Amino acid sequence: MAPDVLNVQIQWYPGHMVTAMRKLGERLRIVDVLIEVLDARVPRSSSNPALDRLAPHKPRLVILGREDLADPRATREWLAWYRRRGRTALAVNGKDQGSVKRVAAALAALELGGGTTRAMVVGIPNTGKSSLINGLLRRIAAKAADKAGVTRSLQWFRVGPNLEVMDTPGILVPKIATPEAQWQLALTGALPRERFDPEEVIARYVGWSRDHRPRANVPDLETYARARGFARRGGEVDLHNAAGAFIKDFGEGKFGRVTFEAAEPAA
Ligand SMILES: Nc1nc2c(ncn2[C@@H]2O[C@H](COP(=O)(O)OP(=O)(O)OP(=O)(O)O)[C@@H](O)[C@H]2O)c(=O)[nH]1
Ligand SMILES: [Mg+2]
Repeated sequence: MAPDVLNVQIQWYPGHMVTAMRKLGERLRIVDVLIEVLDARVPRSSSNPALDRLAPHKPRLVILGREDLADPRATREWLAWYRRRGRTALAVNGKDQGSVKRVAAALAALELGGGTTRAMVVGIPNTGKSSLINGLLRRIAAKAADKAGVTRSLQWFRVGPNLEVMDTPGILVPKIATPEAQWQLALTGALPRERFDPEEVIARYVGWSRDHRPRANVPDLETYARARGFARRGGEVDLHNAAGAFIKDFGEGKFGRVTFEAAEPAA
């Protein structure tokens, strides 16, 4: 059984996030709408309540990003959950042009008034904010990579005559509330690899899978390591390198589509 608490707390709130949050607050005034990019696998822990405090009345389009990696049924339930709260939400695969196109359409449907719409793309690190902007632009303009903390500054991009979007750095909450949210955010890529112990995060994920998705047959790290040729001479396995490969495989959906957090059912 996995322990109830992680051996080491997983937190990441470096100075650049403090600065980015301040700048984001300063620019909000000139922004018409927020595009909040969440991770569809962890919609709750990938949201940042600071946004509600900073911009409670700003129109908002919620994007459940990486929908290609999430459980489709859970995603439908999350979309309904947002709809019940009067919020426009859309599940998007940022790597798919057809999927990204729907974002522009959803923005137009918000009817924010005439003239140029200024949209600010916000979210925790590595959810696909810059990729989404590149998809809207249909070219690579914003730097994007499979690593948390790539975007470091606020930058405007003109998408068309009537739309400008601002890319912003990923910002986490100062303190990730629960051990579950900590390992799930680490596993889904919101924290840089050096900020957590991958073996511990994998152990938590394997335990969770046994309890919640037994048929997915997610191997434990040792089994995975042996099957994938991480055995060293003398029968020892190289768990350290295996853990890196395991997390990469998870990020590519090799263990199946999964959503860790369920939307509360309709009352
Ligand atoms: N599978 C999948 N991968 C995605 C999706 N959207 C983006 N990615 C990948 O996720 C990685 C991170 O994308 P970015 O666009 O750099 O994320 P970001 O939110 O701008 O990250 P920061 O600037 O670090 O906050 C890249 O490798 C993208 O190719 C998606 O919908 N599905
Ligand atoms: Mg970025």
